[in-house]
Amino acid sequence: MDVKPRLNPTRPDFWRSPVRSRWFTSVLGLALLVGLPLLFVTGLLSYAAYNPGLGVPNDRTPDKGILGFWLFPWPTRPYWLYWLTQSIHVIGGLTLIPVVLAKLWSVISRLFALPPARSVLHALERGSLLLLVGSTLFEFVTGVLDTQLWYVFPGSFYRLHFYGAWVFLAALVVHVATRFTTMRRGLRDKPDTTHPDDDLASPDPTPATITRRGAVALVGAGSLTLFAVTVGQATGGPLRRTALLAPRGGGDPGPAQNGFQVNKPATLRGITPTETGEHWRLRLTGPYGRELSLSRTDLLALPQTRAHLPIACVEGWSTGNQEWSGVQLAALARLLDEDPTEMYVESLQRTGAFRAAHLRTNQVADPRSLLALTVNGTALSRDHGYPARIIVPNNPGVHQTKWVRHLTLGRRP
Ligand SMILES: Nc1nc2c(c(=O)[nH]1)N[C@H]1C(S)=C(S)[C@@H](COP(=O)(O)O)O[C@H]1N2
Ligand SMILES: [Mo]
Repeated sequence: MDVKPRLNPTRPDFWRSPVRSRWFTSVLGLALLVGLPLLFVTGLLSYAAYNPGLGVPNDRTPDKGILGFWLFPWPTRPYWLYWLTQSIHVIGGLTLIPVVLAKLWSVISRLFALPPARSVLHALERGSLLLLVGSTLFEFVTGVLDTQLWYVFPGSFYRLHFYGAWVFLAALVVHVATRFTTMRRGLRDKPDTTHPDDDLASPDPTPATITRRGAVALVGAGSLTLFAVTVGQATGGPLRRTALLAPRGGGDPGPAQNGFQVNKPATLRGITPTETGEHWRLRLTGPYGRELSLSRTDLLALPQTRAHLPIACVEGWSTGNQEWSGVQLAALARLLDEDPTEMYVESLQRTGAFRAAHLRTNQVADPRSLLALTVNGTALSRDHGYPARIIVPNNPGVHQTKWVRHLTLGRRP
């Protein structure tokens, strides 16, 4: 059967945009060569911030094996480190979307090129490209779904995104090793003349409606726009209103002292007014079965400490600094005659992912680590964790447990 040449995508002359060229692909490739490793590294840092070494429930990928070789104890200072790395990860990721799409578009003819493989080496190289494209799309799609709060994953987001990242890294290393010199050659090409050995350029281009530089500028403008309408979710404060595309940006999160973003309100988590009411008690358990039961009044009678700290969520948004006050976690340990040690925190919440977490010794020992009772000079609202919540500097939001019911010194019993 005779296929009309122009309708056959395996033929180079099917692809006719005059924008495609080695220069165009190389410029986008260079941007991704800087940007994607930054996303990978900040992703690993975000993962370390969970202190998975403390075991379940902190460890979200218990079967990671040697892929956890890089883990290290997550520090409590600077208090804004997690805020910074996670903002770079999420907002940087959103900003790179137009570049990734343009880069894939610029090399799409390669996907259809025949024969599928000229040699074993060529077959391996094409296979690694499929892994690279597949894992890149996978990481971007799962990341965007998670930060937009569409939890539609078959299994844990953390696992999928974590393993996907390692597949991506392996494929990226192969890709850079095989294409780096081509990219450098491409960057030296003149943007608007097509080099004779440029096999990304169309052999039969349509007349240009935009220059290649113009096309790069268009992609850059798309990236800047995405950055501009999402960065406000990370800064918090008045800029938050400019974060039109962020689920925790935009509108007003509520009035007065408790007027900053809420993740998972009390009713959504099944917290009832009865259990947070006057009969609420904090259970504090130490070694050898020692135990204390403290009412909110008892806790307010202990020395109160203030700390200006943000909540920084894995989804890339932050509340900005708030003024929390409450009892130091270290002071609670000392009530049981113990030095600061690891602590297992449990919420009133009965189901759902983040109702419990381990804190590391350095977190419990930090003088700014609190069982917070008030924020900005007033009692916590129910949605912000009344009667008491955890606030630890440089701790990912998911471990700033709300509606605390039980603190156990040491690991999960
Ligand atoms: N018990 C409990 N605590 C929780 C959560 C939760 O779902 N349940 N969400 C966590 C997450 S993901 C974040 S980002 C912070 C948000 O705190 P905020 O709602 O006061 O801003 O609370 C954390 N504490
Ligand atoms: Mo979060």
